[in-house]
Parts: sequence; structure tokens; C-alpha cells
Amino acid sequence: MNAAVDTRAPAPIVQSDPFTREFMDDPYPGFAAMRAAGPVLWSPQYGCYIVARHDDVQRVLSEWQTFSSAAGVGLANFSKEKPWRPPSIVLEADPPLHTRTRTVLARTMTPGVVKALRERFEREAEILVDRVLDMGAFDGITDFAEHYPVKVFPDALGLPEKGRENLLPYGSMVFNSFGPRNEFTEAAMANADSVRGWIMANCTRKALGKDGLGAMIYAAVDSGELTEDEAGMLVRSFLSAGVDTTCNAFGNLLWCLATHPDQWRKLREKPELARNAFEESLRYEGPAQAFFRTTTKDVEIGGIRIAANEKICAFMQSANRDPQRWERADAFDIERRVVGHMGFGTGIHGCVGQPIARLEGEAVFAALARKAKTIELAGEPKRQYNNVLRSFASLPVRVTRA
Ligand code: 4IA
Repeated sequence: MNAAVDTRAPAPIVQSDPFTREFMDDPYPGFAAMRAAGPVLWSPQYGCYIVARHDDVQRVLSEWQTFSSAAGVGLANFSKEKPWRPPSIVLEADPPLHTRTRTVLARTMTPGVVKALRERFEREAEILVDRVLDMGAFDGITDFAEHYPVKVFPDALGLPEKGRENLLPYGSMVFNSFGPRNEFTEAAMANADSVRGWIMANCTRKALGKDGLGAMIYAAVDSGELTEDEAGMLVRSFLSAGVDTTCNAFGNLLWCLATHPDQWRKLREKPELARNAFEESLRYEGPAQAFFRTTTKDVEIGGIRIAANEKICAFMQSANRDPQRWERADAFDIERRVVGHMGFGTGIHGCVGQPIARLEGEAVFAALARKAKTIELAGEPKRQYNNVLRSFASLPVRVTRA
């Protein structure tokens, strides 16, 4: 027997619980402590590893052969416990399945498709901004951030109008379920059956319009790339991933602008900065905090050994504030060169909908920059607690017209 000493260090123990209100109220000191403690931490409470430094998060999200998505991208390990819904065939999948499904999704987000959507998205953005300017004082979440993505994206999909109020509750179920079973998951699952029922019923070919993104997915059935059931599952992916995320991003950017008057001034002077402002908000205050992977074999990160079939949580929002990667990491700067942020993830699972998310962000915040003169908080924001999504439940804002 080889008596060589194993010099690899054990992972330091994580000192905080990231799935609590206290942590979510201000996660940044907690992230800094995680980054300082080591390249990989161990959570005895959740039985998972955590990476929080930019380069390690990037590695875990990039090396899909070692860090698999097929056992789920939440804490639950699908090889050990039954998932709460049939797994996504794109998010919770590895190649070759992932390659086939992602190819179909990507075809619905090409520059040509985005170009065709732009006019409609810009028109709706003007309507949204005019309405809140007429209100003067409004809630940045319920009157603003939650309106637009729930309208324009389902319109583009060809989803019926009726029942769209199920979309955000479904998003809450999906994203809370990536975390541990706790009070947030329990609350999100309150109306699970009726919400899930509506979602599944509206993923079918006959529920969707004839010339939307949904129909493009079903066209891949006719060309032999997908089965009819798989097409429904990919429409479900749109509804899972494409609404709550953008709503939360809008609320977060609105908060950033209302609390950083110098950056708001810059944006007003140059509305063409809207696209980069949206991008910087995904770095500075991104909605998606973390996703998990499962090791497919023994692996080392920064000299720390991790066995096969272990869960690793990659804290994207910590990577987004890592001072080793970013100058003035904690400054919101809409002119920053922001490539490399983890707000859309990275690697083969990097957000497939990002061209549409960017179109939405650019349309809304460019319209706001052109039409509004001042924007400020009119009350205390209230946080929305979710295991994975960072956002506000309420954001009282006051605006004046330019
Ligand atoms: C799916 C990571 C997040 C944006 C996401 C959530 C659900 C799905 C995909 C992505 O159901 O496929």
C-alpha cells in the first residue's frame, strides 16, 4: 500500500447560511468572507461544496464534462432524490441531449428574430414608461418591472393572454426549488398544482399562436429534430426561465438608477448607454445568484479534493463582485467594460435567451432615459426573498418628465 501522505487540504467550512433572510438582506459581506476563506468551501448544513471566486465559478460553469447539470442545477441531487417536476431537457441535461435541444432554442433567438421583435418591444417600452411618468409616484416592481416582461415575451412566444398571472408564481416555484427546502420553497409551492397545470396546458402546439417563437419550436418536430413532448418541454423552459428573470433584472436596475444619481445623469445624457447599463446591473446586482453542478469524477479545485457525485454551488453573484476580477468591484458604473460577468452564467448553459433579455432591457431603459428627468426612491424598498433570485418585492419610486 502506498503510504504517501495526502497533502491536499480539506475544504474550509462555510460560516454563513446563504439561504436565509439575514444573508439575502446584504449578501456581499458574506460573499467576501466566502472568497477569503478558500477556493472551495464545504457546507455541513447542506452537504454541498461552494465556490465563490470569479475564476472558480467560471471553471465550474465551463467544464461541463466534470461538473454535470444532468443531476439538477439546484441542491437536490436527482441521482438521489426525485425532482419536483420532470427535469428540463436543456437546463438539467448534458450533451448530447443538451446540444440538440439548445440548438432548437438558439434558432428562435437569432439576430434576425431579435430584429423582427425590436419594433414591437420598443413600442411597448414607450407605453410602459409613459404610464409610470403619468403616475409620477409608482411601485417599481408591480407597476413597472413586472409588467413588461410578462407582456412582451409571452406575446413573442404566441402564448394566450388568459392566465398569464400564473407566470410569476411559476417562476417563483422554479427558482426557489433550486435551493434547499425551506420557508421560501414552502411558500412558493402554495398553489403549485393549479399553476403547474396552467403552464403545462399552455405549452402545447394548439395553445400557441401560429407565428411566434413557440411555433418555431414545434417546427422542429415537423423537421424531425424533436418529439412533440420535447417541444412542449422546451416551451416550458421559455416560461420557466424567460419571465421572472427579466422582471427581477428590471427592478434591480431601476433601484440602481434611483440610488446612483451620477449614473442616472450619465444615462440621461446618453440614452445609448442603456444597453451597457443593463449589462452592468446584471454584474452589480444580478438576479441569478447561484446554480449547482454535480461532479462526474474526483476533481481538485485550488488543491482541494472533491469526490465524484458531489454537489457544488457556484455563486455567480459573488463572482460578479470579486475584486480579483473587477476594478472597483462594488461600484455601479454604467460605462464599465462588463464582459466576463456571470449574470447570464457562462459555458454551454449560458443564458440562451440573452439576446431577447438585452433587447428588453435596452428598449425599456433607453425609453426611460429619454423621457424621464429625475428618478428617486420615494420610500423604503422591500426585498423579495427567493433561494436563487435576488430582487425586490416593492420599490417605491418617484419620477418627473424630461
Ligand atoms: C428550464 C437558470 C434559469 C434561468 C432557468 C430556469 C429554468 C430553465 C432554464 C433556465 O426550465 O429549462
